[in-house]
Amino acid sequence: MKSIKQYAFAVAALALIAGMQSCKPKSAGSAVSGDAAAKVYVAPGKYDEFYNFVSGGFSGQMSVYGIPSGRLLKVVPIFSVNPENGYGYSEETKPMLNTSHGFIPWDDQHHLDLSQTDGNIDGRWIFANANNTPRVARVDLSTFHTAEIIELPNSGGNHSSPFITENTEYVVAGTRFSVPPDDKNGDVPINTYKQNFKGTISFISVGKEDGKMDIAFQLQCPGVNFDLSHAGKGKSHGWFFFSCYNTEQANTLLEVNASKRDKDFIMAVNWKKAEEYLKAGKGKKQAVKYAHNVYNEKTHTATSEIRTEVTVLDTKELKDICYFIPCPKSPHGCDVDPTGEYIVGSGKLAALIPVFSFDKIQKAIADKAYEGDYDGIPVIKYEAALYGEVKKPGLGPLHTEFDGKGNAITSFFVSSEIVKWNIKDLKVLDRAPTYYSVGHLCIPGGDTKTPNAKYVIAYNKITKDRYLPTGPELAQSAQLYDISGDKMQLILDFPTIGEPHYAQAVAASVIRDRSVKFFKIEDNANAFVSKGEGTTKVIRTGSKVDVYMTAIRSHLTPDNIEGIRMGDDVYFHVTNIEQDWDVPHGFAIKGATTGELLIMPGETATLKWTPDRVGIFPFYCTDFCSALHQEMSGYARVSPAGSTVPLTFSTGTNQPKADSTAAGTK
Ligand code: K7E
Ligand code: CUA
Repeated sequence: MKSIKQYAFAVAALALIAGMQSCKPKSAGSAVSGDAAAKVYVAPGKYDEFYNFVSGGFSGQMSVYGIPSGRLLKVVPIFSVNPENGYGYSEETKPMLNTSHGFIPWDDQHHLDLSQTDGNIDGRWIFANANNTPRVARVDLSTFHTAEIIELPNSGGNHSSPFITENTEYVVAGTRFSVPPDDKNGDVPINTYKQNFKGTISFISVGKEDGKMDIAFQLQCPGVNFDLSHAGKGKSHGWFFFSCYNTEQANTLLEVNASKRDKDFIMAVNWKKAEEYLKAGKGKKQAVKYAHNVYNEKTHTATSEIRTEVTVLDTKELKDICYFIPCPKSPHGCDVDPTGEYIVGSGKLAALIPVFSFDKIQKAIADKAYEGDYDGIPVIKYEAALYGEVKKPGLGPLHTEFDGKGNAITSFFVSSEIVKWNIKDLKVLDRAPTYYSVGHLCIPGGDTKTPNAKYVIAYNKITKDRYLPTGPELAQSAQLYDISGDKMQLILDFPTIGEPHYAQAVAASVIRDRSVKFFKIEDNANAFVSKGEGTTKVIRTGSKVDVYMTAIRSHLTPDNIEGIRMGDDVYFHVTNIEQDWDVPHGFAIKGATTGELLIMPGETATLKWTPDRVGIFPFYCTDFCSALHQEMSGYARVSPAGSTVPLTFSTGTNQPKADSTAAGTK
């Protein structure tokens, strides 16, 4: 009977959610108070106070905004090609998007986590997940370049990722979809989920100085869906917490079949213990295949390597690594407060928010206060781990951030609001509508030991009538609230790229002064660099033509190239020899099926072009770099296969002479 009741509840809850998906808060037209404009106004020429790094969702990129102005500062390509600056199109960056499946031009990017030292943001790197083809990226915040991407074996849907430990010892990634391990025969009936599917969590070590990532070990866990996670901090450093849903282990119609149980789990992981087992040689080497791609700022070139082994710890055999804690109901966000004592599980279908106590979890483990086990992993009694519940907070809790003053702010997707509550007494303090259907929240430093409780930013799923209509597809919306007072106050709407999920923000001073202004030309170790116009050249090797080209205001050297033949592959290796901040040059040639190049001062980038017809092909600089930018151009001549037109190149000297060239065109 109980299960029927539960089922009925699930269906009712789902109907409620389905019916309320675009629910409009009663006060949708609510006015923004008079001083809002002054609060978000950043005068021309003045800097914003915070950097806001925002995940791009289905755009695959990360965007960077200034807060409080909401001004878009940059789009950093990570997992999707970006023809705008040649990422994924230039020969140097193509390897960044290599995987064990080959080159992949797109992914779905949900979560970002800034590197930390002692639980505080250190401004060095930001990590990003790829949800679809499981990968984790590291972006270097001195260049705002994607510096490294590592693929994750034994995973499917890298959603519970990337989350870092308080000294960036590890970047941790849990699989959303459980799947058969990569070294097993995966050709099994889908309905053998319970027997054959496993959930894997990857611990990626991060080099202390250089940030280099490596899969230190993986934990093999029961087959469930890992949704989100956060590391313990302070007293709970050494532990990691994951929200788990589909503990029903359903493989079809998850909206019903994975919503049956009254409680799913938060999984607590003692990763220090896992490290001990690893040291003691308890890990098993497993044959797998995954790509590891690194961008080198000296050569301005990425390399990709396929790796073939990973070490796996079986959490069923190695008893005291994992513990399940019951959590109502299909938990999504899993957030740890600044002290590390409180772990908040946000059940999407729950009518309350449970807050778990780290101390109580430790005591429950010591006392073996278990209600049984789940697939060999002990399940701690709910009450034994629970600190308390926030009653009637709202509908559809998703994510929680902390203000560092003892309060939490939770987003509610269904009731379209953010709600502030006190962690100690679990009382609701304030609520403010969002427009509409809020997902993630961001308080600067909101998942660190020292949040900066000036603002909270809501990232909404639905925009509806907030902006001028732009056809069926509208920009997603971010909303900025001032939380410095008792009442949360909406002060700004700003549109975002792609679909934002998690975002992080940090005081501008932490990032600003690290920023590289240009690359030193003498340090350029690209294999095809031209360090000055005197070293430019065009070299034929069989059907490969390498053009060593320079760009400086306002010409390309060489700018006349003849002797290219049908069947050739032409590589334009363009070095920007400027040594000044903010003077990029671009390069594009008619008919190229790639993108453009956007080359920063001191950098070399390469565009591959395979001419498809005989003729004259203009090329030009695409970035308006000077008053004579329109003059920054040239021509390539393509002759038929077997033509005897000699390979020549020049700038300003007309080589070969006008008469002799005519022969080749007869
Ligand atoms: Cu809530 Cu993919 Cu973090 Cu979106 S997830 S909202
Ligand atoms: Cu260089 Cu325009």
